[in-house]
Amino acid sequence: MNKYNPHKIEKKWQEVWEKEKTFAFDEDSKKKKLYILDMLPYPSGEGLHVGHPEGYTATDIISRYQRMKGYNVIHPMGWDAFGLPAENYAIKTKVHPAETTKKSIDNFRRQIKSLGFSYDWSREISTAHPEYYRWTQWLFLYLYKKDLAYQKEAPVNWCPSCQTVLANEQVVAGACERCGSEVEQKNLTQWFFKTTDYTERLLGDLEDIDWPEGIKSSQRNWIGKSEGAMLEFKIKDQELSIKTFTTRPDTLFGATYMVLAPENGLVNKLDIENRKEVDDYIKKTSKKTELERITEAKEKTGIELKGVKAVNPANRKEIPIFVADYVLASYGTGAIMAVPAHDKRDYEFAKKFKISIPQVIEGGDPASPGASQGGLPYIGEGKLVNSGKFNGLSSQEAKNKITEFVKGKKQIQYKLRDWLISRQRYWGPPIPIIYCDKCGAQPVPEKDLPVVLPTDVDFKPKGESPLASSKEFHNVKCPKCSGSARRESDTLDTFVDSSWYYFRYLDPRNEKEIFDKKKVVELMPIDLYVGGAEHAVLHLLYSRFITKALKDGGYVSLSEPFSKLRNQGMVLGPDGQRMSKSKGNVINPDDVVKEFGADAFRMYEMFMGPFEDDIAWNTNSIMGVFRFLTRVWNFHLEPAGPSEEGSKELQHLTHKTIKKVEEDINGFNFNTAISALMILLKSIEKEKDSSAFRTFLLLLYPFAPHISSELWEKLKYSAQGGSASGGGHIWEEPWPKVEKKYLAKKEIELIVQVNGKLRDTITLSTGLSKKELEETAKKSENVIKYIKDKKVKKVIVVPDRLVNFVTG
Ligand code: ANZ
Ligand code: ZN
Repeated sequence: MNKYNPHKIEKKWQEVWEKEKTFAFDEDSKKKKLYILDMLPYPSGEGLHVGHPEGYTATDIISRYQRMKGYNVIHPMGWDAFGLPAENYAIKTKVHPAETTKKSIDNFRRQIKSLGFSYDWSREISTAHPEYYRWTQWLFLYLYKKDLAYQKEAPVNWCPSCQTVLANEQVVAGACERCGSEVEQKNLTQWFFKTTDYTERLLGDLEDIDWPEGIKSSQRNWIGKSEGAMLEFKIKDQELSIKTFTTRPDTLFGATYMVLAPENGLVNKLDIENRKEVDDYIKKTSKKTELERITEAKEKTGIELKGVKAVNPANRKEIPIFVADYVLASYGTGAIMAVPAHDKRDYEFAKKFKISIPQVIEGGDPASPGASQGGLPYIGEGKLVNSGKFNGLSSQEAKNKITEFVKGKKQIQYKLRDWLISRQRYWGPPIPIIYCDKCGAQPVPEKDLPVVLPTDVDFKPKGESPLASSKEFHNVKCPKCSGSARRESDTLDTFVDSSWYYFRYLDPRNEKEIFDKKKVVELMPIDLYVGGAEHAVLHLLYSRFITKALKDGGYVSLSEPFSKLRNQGMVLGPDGQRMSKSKGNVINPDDVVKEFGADAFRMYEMFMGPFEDDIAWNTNSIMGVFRFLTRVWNFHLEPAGPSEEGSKELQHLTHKTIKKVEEDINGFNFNTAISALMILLKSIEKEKDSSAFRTFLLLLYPFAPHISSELWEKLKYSAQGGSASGGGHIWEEPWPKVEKKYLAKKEIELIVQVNGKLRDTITLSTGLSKKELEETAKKSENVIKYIKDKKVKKVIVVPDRLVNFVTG
C-alpha cells in the first residue's frame, strides 16, 4: 500500500513551506539577488485559466533552481484587482465589486497555492486595496506636479441611449454592447499622462534590454517614428495656407489634390461655397471611430471644398481641396498632400472622384525592394519622372532637393500619443483632484490620501461617472480656499495600477512613502519578467514610461524596469481552439490537480512543447507525465542498488544530464530538460543506482518540487550528501556540479583497415585489449567482404586506435 499519492504529499509540503516561510525573501542576506516576476494577474470570477500556470511554473522552476545556485531570489505575487468585469457584474447583479473581487482573489490564491509555487506571500498586494491605491494616487500627483499629467478634450465612445461613456471593449461592431444603439464619438475633458515627453528614450532604451525581438518591434511600431518634411501649400486668393507632413517630398510634383481632416480647424476658416454640405459630412463622420476611419478596405468618402484651391509649390498648379475622414486630425498636421499615383488610399480616392493620377516615380531597378513593373499605385521609391528639373534623380536625392526647393523643413513625426488615463467608471482609484470655482483644479494634499472609493454608489450608468452620484464623495472643501468645491469623479485607468506594482513588492507595507528608495536601488531591476505576449505594447510601454518619470525625480536609479522578458504561448483547448465557455473546451486547473496532482500538472505544462508556442491541451500526454512520476515514486520501493559509484556509462549520462537540464532551464527549453530527465531515469532504473537517483531528485526538484522533497526525506539523502544548513530538506542543497572528468567521452573511434585501406570505423569504449579489438574488428561486415576467402597473414593492432588486416 505504498502507491504514489500526490495529494497527500503535496498538501504536506505546501504546509511546510507556508509554516516555515521557506520562500520569504531575506533582505539581510549577503547573497546576490535575483528578482523574478510574473505579470500581475487579473483575478477574474472564472478562476485560474490553465494558461496562467504555464508562466508561473516557468518562473517557479527558475526561482527554485537559482536558489540552489546560491542566489537570493525575490519572487512575489499579487492582484490586478480593479477593472471593468467586476463593475459590469455589479451592474447586472447589484453585488458590490469589492465583494466579488475579494471572492475572486481568494479563489485565485487558493488555486495558485495548490500548485506549490515558491512565492513570497508576505509581499502580496492588491491594487484595489486603499493601502495600495493611495500610492497610485500619489503617483498621479507626482506626475501632475512634474507637468506630466494634464487635461484636455478628447473623443470618447458615447452611447446616446444609455447616456454613458463606453470602454473600447464595450463597443461591438460600432454598437453599444448593452443596448445595441450606434455608438458616437463625443468630446469630453479627460486626463492624460505625457508619454510623448519620453518618446526618444522609449525608443532608444529598447536597445539595452533582453526582450523578444517581436515585442521590441511592436513597441517601435507603436511609437511610430517617421522621418519626412513639413511642406506648405498656399491657398489661392486667401491669406491662408495648409501645412502638411509627408514622408515622400520626392513625390511633390504628383500631388494633385489636398485633404483636410474633418476636425481640422482650417475647414471653418476657409471661405467656401458649400458650407452646409461640408458641415453635414463632418457631422456624419464624427460617429465613426478612428479605427473605422483608417481601415483600408473601407470605401473612401469625402467632399470637395467648393470655391477654394491650393497651389502646389513645386509646379504652381492649382489643385482642389477636400475634407475626407481617411485623414486623421491627430497625426501630423491633420492635412495631407495627396499623391494618387504613389499612395494606395489617395489612389482609390482619386479614382472615385475622377482626379488625375500622374506618375512621378518609376521603379527603376526591378531588383530593389518595393519595385514593380508598371501598375499604379507604385508605392516604392525609384527615379523621378514628370518632375521638371528633378527628373532622373533618385527618390533619396530628390527628398532633400525638393524640400529645399519649396522652402520646406525636415521633420520627424511620431505616432505615439499621450496616455489617456481618466475613466468614467466606478471600480478604479479616484483621481485625486478637487475643482473649485474660484481656484480651479487643485491637487488633493498628500496627507489626505487615499481618496477612498465611496460605497453608496449607484452603478447604473446615467450619463456621468458613477462617483458623481455619491453626494458625500462629490461635495468637498477646496484645499486652497476652503470654499465649497467638488471632487473629480473619474477614476484612473487600471493600466496605471499595473504600471508601478513591481516597485511596491519591494516595500509593500510602507505607510510613509510609495517605497524606500534604498530598497529599490538594491533590488531592481527585474531580472526576469514572464507573461503573455498580449501585453506587447500597453502595459510594458506604460511601465517603462513610469520608471523613467520616477527616475527623473530621483525616486529610482534605473531607466528600464524589466531587463529580460519572455512570453509564454497560449494553452488552447483539446480541439486546438481558444478555450471558451461557449465552445465547451475549457480545462479547469482544479480538475487537473484533483486527477493528477500539482507536480504532474506543472511538469505537463512544461513538457507540452516549446514555451513560446501556442499548444493544444492533451490529456494523454499528461497521463504520460503522471506515469513518469509514478516510476520516480516506485524507485524508492525497490531494493537499493549500489550507493557507491555506478557504472561508467551512468556516471557519464548523469553529468551530461546535469549540464543539459541547467542549460535548458536557462534557455527556457523546459520540455527538452524533462525529456533528458526521463532518459536518465530509465538508466537509473536499469542499474538500480541510488547514488545517481540522488542527483536525479535534485534535478527534478525545480520541476516537481513535492515528490522530490518527499523522496529526499524518505531516502534520507541529506545525511549522505552533507547538507550545510542541516535542515535536511532538498531545497537546502546546492545544485549538483557537473564534473568534467565524467563528462569527457570515454569512447574511441576504432579505425579498421584491410591492407591499409579504411574499411570501417567502430565506436568502442577505451582500454580494450588487443585481442578484444581484433575480435570486434573481425566481425565488421566490410572486413568480411574485403577479406573474402583470402588468408589473413598478419594483424596489426594499435590499442585505442586501429586494427589492420594484412592478407596474402
Ligand atoms: C505624400 C505621400 C506620397 C505620402 C506618397 C505617402 C506616400 P507614416 O509613414 O505613417 O508617418 N499622412 C500624413 N498625415 C496624415 C494624417 N493626419 N492622416 C492620414 N495620413 C496622413 O505616414 C506618413 C504619410 O501619411 C505622409 O506622407 C502622408 O502621405 C500621410 F507616395 O504624403 B504622404
Ligand atoms: Zn478654492
